[in-house]
Amino acid sequence: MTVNIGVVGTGMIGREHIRRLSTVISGARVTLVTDVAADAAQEVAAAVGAQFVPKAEELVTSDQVDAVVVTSPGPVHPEQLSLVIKAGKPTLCEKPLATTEADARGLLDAELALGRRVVQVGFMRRYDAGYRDVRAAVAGGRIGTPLLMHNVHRNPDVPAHWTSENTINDSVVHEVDTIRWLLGEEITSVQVVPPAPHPDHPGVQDPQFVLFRTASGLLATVEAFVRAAYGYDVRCEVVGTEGTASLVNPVRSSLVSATGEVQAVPASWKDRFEAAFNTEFQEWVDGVAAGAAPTGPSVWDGYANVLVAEAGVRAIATGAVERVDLPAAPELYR
Ligand code: NAD
Ligand code: ISE
Repeated sequence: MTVNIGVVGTGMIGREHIRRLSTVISGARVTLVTDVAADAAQEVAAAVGAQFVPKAEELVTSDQVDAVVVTSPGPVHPEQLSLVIKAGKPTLCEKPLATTEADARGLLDAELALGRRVVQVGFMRRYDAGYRDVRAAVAGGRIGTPLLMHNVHRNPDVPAHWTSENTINDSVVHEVDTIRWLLGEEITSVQVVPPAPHPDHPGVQDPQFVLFRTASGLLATVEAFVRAAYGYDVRCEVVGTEGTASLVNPVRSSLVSATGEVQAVPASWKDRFEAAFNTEFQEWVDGVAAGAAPTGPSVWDGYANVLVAEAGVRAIATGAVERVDLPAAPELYR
């Protein structure tokens, strides 16, 4: 079976995923696309033999669409995800699920009322081979009892309008998901400690040092640095009583000469996580084709991640340890 896919949002990552679905993933084709920027979206559609439709509602309810990919900006995800939940169509939505706790709660309630999982949220690090190895080592007891987790998340650069809050909501939210998934525990508090300000961007807290506590008291740290200049550098290490499990960044080649050894650093999340995105999409498409419920990050995960990110944004303002009061996960997501 070929899964017919409608894509909502044909901006930067929307185009990436349309390319992926059209040239890398088997068993899928993009049939409809929509975007408020109609002209550009029409070009994107024509390039892959898809059709443009002006409204998300038309796309979601079309019989030419078996499943939906949402790649619009976070604040419009709730409006569009309400449509897919109403239509009961399998959907892979880029992170974040929503940008406010109230919107995320509304989506959680809507999916609970439907009574089955429809939406998967695009936290693609769960599909990265390195992160999967670290998780398996921890779960398999190979580092003994986990005690703490260190993370580094460096971007080469961000747009001029970037704020300190963006660093939490757009970047650190990946670690929020990874910490919860990898340690298998919910986050109960967050604190943001600003190092010395970046000399060229004193108005933004960059880097930020973020400290999370989990339900059993584990500590997880994140150095988030969005103007690291030299490249895209993501690291993770879990320290246990009998060893440590670390992410080894994929190395494509290295150059050894009299002056030393040089290894290329990925330029962006696109190349660092290309393989993870491909696995994420292939597993999702295969599941849709088989009529199976999604197994990836759920609306519950999206909701929990928004709640933690909101506490992180409060922590930037207060400098204090902000509590996260997450209710128990509903049965559907356990
Ligand atoms: P973008 O601004 O490049 O693209 C968004 C597109 O959505 C634009 O073409 C815009 O016109 C369109 N759009 C806006 N409102 C719309 C609406 N109401 N209906 C239909 N289309 C609408 O943004 P982007 O960088 O592609 O990011 C999109 C999403 O992907 C964000 O949620 C972002 O957080 C996420 N993202 C994830 C990763 C990752 O590593 N997983 C990386 C980048 C972006
Ligand atoms: C971007 O939106 C992503 O999701 C990337 O994975 C992340 O590294 C970057 O910081 C975000 O801006």
